[in-house]
Amino acid sequence: MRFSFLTAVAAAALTAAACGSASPSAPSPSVTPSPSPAPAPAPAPAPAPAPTPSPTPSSQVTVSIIGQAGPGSFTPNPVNASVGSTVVWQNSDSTLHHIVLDNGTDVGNLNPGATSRAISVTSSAAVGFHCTIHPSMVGTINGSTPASSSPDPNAGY
Ligand SMILES: [Cu+2]
Repeated sequence: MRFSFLTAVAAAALTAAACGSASPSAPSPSVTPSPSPAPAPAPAPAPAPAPTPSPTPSSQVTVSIIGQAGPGSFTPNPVNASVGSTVVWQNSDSTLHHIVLDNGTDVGNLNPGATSRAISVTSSAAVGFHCTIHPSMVGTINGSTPASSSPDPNAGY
């Protein structure tokens, strides 16, 4: 029973196929490619990490506050820093200090262990600084221009 049913189905299929292929009047199916589905958008590759533009390596000088001893309150002192670099004060003492530059720049309060914001050195002129709480605490920043920018007067020999 089962066998005969399958045979009948196969025979019908063969008959249909033969009938279809034998029909000469059927317009030849133009070879229109089935509309290919739009290719799935490739997952955007992870953006290559842009090479971090290394900021001009401006150096930073850390001045330690080590006590209340006049010019010896700071180390190093004087502070030698090139123009374009920055200076920070780190309070290594056990009491609050408040550093102010003689040009009016207020570095701010520094609790024990704290480090100040960075102050940019914008001039090669020396500028003093002191602690507003302990006026005896004084120091100096000696700015300097980078040596590479000064032309060599003996160049050419
Ligand atoms: Cu102080």
